[in-house]
Amino acid sequence: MRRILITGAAGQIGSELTPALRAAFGADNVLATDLRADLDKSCGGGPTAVLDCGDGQALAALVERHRADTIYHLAALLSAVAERRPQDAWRVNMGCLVTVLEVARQKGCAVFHPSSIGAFGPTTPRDRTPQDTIQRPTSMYGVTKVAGELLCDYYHLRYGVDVRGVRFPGIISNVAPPGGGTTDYAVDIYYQAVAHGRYTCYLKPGTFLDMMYMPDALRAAIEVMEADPKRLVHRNAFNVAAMSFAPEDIAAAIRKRLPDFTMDHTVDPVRQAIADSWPRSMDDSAARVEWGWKPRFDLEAMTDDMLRVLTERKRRGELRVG
Ligand code: AKB
Repeated sequence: MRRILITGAAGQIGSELTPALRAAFGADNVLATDLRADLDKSCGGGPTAVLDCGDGQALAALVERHRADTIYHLAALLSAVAERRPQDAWRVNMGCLVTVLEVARQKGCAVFHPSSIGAFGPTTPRDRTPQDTIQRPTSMYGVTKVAGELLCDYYHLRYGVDVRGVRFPGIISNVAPPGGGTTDYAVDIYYQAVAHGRYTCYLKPGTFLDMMYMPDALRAAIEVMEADPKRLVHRNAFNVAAMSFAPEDIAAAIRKRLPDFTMDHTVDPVRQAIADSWPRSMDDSAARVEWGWKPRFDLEAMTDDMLRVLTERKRRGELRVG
């Protein structure tokens, strides 16, 4: 049975991956860590610790105390925040990653590291973006994601650290808000539709991006770590895809279920420029062949589920909308 330490456990992915890993491996085998002290509330039962994962000594001590053999390293700044604070993005996204990889090397841990569609740039083929292709991103987030992918490959090749990962598309969920990404509109739109029946989108019509519903993202993170290493040609930074849509497509899917819903646009030039440099859809055949990746949710199934959950929350008076 794996003994897991998660960094960034209170974030968008962490707050749902923590319970999923606890369900799969046993609550006591999963130590949730984050900078935030209110972690106990956000990730259910099981051990927790406050941790700055850039502090190698503190991380190594927790790995030892918990007898962790696997680190899910989720702490990172997302693309829009990274563009506002590029120096912080380098410090957090790269500084913490190299610290985690060093501790993993010394303590013999496997590592999960999420990369992103942000690892691609304007010169990358934008449709059915291949697994192995041009990566010249123009955002600081993208720079840290490409450098992170390379660093993970290096730690595997040079030191044999079993570091694996996927390139996540925009992730949509109804638990924790994303906070600072370019794809966040696709989460916010559902909350605003249920709360107010309207939404102002910061991306232009026609801006297609790869997206994925959280349950699929959680499975991808767990399945790649459990994959048979003999079948892995790539190991790190697998493209994983589920659906590709533009703002008007998600609005139409919502309008099918909430006919009075309306959307307009006030474009944010920073996030629009980032979105315009990212793939419209990724080719995830390497993940499908090497470890059996297959998404379960498309736009229609995701919209049914998001609106069902958020409508029920609104009925109970528990819908919190920014
Ligand atoms: C972001 O928008 O920054 C993230 C991502 C696609 O990596 N959701």
